Amino acid sequence: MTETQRYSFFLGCVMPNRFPNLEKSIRVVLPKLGIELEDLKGASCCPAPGVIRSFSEPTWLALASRNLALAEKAGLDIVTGCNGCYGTFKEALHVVHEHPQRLKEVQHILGDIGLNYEAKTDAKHIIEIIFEIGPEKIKELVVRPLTGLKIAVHYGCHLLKPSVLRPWKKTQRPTFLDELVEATGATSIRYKDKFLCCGAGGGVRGSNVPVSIDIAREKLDNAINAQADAILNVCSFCHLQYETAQVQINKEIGEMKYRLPVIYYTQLLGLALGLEPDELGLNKHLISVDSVLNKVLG
Ligand code: 9S8
Ligand code: 9S8
Ligand code: COM
Repeated sequence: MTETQRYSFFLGCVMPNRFPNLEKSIRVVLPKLGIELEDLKGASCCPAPGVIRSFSEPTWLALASRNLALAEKAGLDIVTGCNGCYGTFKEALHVVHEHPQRLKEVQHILGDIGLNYEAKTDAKHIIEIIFEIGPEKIKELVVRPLTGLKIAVHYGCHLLKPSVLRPWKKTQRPTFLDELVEATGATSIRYKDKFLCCGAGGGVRGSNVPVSIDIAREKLDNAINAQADAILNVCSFCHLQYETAQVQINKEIGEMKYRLPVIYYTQLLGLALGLEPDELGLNKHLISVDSVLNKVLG
């Protein structure tokens, strides 16, 4: 690989508390790509863009800036594996870059707790740094091609929107994540409403569970109807939604109808790089991924 890159790793709330298996997969896979992660000590909730910002935008901005200031102090850019956290940091940086007065206000608040903040840190998603390495380079590193595996890719909202504040090519039909999936040898399949929300974000899951689950069920049905072996995500909250919604629906209907494996990108990539399922936390899913492992490992 080329030279080592170093980032401040921001976990967010959902990954360390609910899905440490996803965190594990990031921690074992990124070093294989020449990316070193340093824990962001003292970090808090990002705070969640769709929820906290709706209640108090200034509180959201101050807290987000505090996390960014901690990374700035460590001299590193921040990287996260959650779309929501990614959205918060990208948008909080934008606010203070565009409005010097807001930066001053935040600096004043952070000054009270002894933190200096210049808003010089950049914020990235793990998918962004993996895509910078490039699908071609990833292909070269694959030792266990996932040939024949059909993947329904779910991008999630905050990874893509608002598109003016995101680094991706401006299009309604992005392909960067599909390219990264196909670099593992798997196939990214077409399915209905691929770019629809999972139904969790923006406070929907927190405030109206039946509606939230209804949206998830529709996405899951679409993936299942397209013969997907698994639904893939890059956001701890989308992951939570797809796994827990299936458990909840099965309970509600009294049968194990929904069993679509839900896989996080670094778990898929790790398999292709030859890592063992246990190292990637694939033995810790709410919905078993054995069908995928049987296909891949034979
Ligand atoms: S932190 Fe607190 S709730 Fe969450 S995981 Fe992602 S968004 Fe940021
Ligand atoms: S989709 Fe709509 S808001 Fe979101 S990014 Fe993650 S959770 Fe699922
Ligand atoms: C979704 C985050 S990833 S939020 O619920 O919209 O804040």
